[in-house]
Amino acid sequence: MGVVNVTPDSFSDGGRFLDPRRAVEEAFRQARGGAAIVDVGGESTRPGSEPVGADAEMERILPVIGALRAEGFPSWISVDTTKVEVARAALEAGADMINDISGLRFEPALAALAAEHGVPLVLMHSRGRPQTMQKAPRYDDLLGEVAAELRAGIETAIAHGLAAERVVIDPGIGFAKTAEHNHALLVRLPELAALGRPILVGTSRKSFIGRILDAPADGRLEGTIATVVLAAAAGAHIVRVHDVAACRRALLVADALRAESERIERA
Ligand code: PMM
Repeated sequence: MGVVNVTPDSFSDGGRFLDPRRAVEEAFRQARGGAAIVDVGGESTRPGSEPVGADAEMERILPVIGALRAEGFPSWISVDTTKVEVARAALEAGADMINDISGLRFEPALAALAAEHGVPLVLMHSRGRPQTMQKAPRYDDLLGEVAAELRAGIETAIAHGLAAERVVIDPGIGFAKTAEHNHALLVRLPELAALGRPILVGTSRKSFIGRILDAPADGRLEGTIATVVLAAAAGAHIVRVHDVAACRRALLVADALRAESERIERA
C-alpha cells in the first residue's frame, strides 16, 4: 500500500502533493513501483496535528480520486479518513476501500457505509485523538490491550452490518505508542493473528525509526525497509509505505527466501 497525503502538514510528505496533479502523478508512480493499493488522505494525523473539517478534506482528496479513476488508475484506491461524509464521497468518486485510523471510535457508522458499498475497512488501533495521543501512552499488557481494543472494533463493525471478512486490522504503529511499544508490537505481531483478520502495518518513516538512526523523515528509508521486511515475516499482509518501489524490491527478495525456507521445512 502506497501513501499519498494531500495535506499541507503530514510529517513526511506534507505539502508535496497538495496540488492534485502532483498527487495523481505520485499515485501513478507508486502503482508503477508495485503498489496494489494507494492510500489517499486529506487530514494529517501526526501527533499534535489540528483536525480539519469534512469540506476541506473532501476538497483535497476528491479531485485526486476522480482524476485517478478517470485516467484508468490500475491499483485500488483507499481513502484514509475517519469521517462518514468524506468516505461516502470518496467511494462515490471511485475509492475501493476505507482506512479508519480511529478503528471506528470516532464514527462507527463507517462500518455501515463499508457494508452498503461492499468494500473492505481497515480498523487501526489508536487511543484518544491525534492532538493528544502521544501524551504518556500507557499499557499494563500492551498486546492484550491492543488485541482487545481491535476485537471491540471488529464487533462494532459487525454490529453495524459489516461482515468480519471485510475487516483488516492494524496495530497503529506510532498512534498512542512510545518507541518501545512500537518495537514490541512489531516483534510480537504474530500474536495478533489470533484475531483471524489480515494485518496491515504502517511503519514508514515514523519517528521510532528516526530515533534509532538519528535521522529526519527523509533519511529513514533503510530503517523503513528493515521494518517492512520484518513485519511481513511476522505475518503482516499489507505494509503501508511512502517509498513503494524500494520496499517492494526488498519484500520480493525476502519473499523468495521465505518460500525457500518453507520448502526446506516441508521436505
Ligand atoms: N499511519 C499514518 C496515517 N494513516 N493508516 C493506517 N492504517 N496505519 C498507519 O500506520 C497509518 C495510517 C501516519 O503516517 P502518514 O502521516 O505518513 O500518512
